[in-house]
Amino acid sequence: MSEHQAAAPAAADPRFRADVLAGLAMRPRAIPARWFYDRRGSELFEEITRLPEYYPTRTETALLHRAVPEVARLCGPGRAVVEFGSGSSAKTPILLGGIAPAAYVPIDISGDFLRDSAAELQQAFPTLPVLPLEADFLRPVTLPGAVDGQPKLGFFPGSTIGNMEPLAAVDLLRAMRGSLGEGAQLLIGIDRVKPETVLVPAYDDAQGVTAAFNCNLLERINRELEGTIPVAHFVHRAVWNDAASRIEMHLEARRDLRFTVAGQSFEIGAGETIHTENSHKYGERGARVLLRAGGWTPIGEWSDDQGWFALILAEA
Ligand code: AVI
Repeated sequence: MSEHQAAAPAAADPRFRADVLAGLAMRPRAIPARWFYDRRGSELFEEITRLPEYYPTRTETALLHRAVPEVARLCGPGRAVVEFGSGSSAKTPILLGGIAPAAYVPIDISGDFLRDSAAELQQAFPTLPVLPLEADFLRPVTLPGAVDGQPKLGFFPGSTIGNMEPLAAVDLLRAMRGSLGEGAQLLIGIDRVKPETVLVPAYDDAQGVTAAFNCNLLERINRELEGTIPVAHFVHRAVWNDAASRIEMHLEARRDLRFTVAGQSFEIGAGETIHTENSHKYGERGARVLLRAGGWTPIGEWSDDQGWFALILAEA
């Protein structure tokens, strides 16, 4: 490419276009959080996980180190570990190294991340069959034939379940149960309710990384959907909604604004917001009820000394 030629914009996913146009037209305005994770958004999320204020990742990682011998005892050897998400984190090797699995199946909708992280895992565990599956795990999936007959251990760390409304979370847990089959177990990370003084900074850090992560959604819209959103006129907001037991992230317009996306015009008034994410937090009992509603019976539970995060092992 000559240096005068602009790079072609990435081909927009039609589902992204549809979600953004519908989300900007509805009231209150809301865009699903799944669209945060383009390459830049995924990099920013990795940065978030290392922030001093963002306690979930380091708390869950420490918990996993502590829990894995007992998880190994409760689930026995020879299970196929099925991870919902690409497994790019440091947590997967802790589990795989501790439980003598028969195979590892990471499932992710993004083929690129999936292949990269599967290749990394394969290097770390050269004799373990690693069978990446490109699929939307929000729906029941058909696992690779090579793991037929092996009992499954689902792995869903990071409290990603918290990004779903409780009803959708129950549907997902049921879909996982369907995908994993008879005799399956599930190891899931769930973030707990805690003081607002801890929760809000975790989603509104001093360095502004979470703000950049939130604003990247608008930049992605501009990049991929020919948007003219004046990103600098939006501010990141993280608020605790006690009634719904969740942190909400919003992008608030600082003044009256007009812009276009994919040829359509939109207006937003000063102080109005676009709701971009929910991160639900569960109490001890609430987490167990959620799992039971999703068809899973808890058989083991680990939490840190402050009770900030829980790892739960459940069986179908
Ligand atoms: C991926 N998910 C569990 C994160 C969370 O904590 O809800 C996403 C996130 N949003 C802002 N910070 C982190």
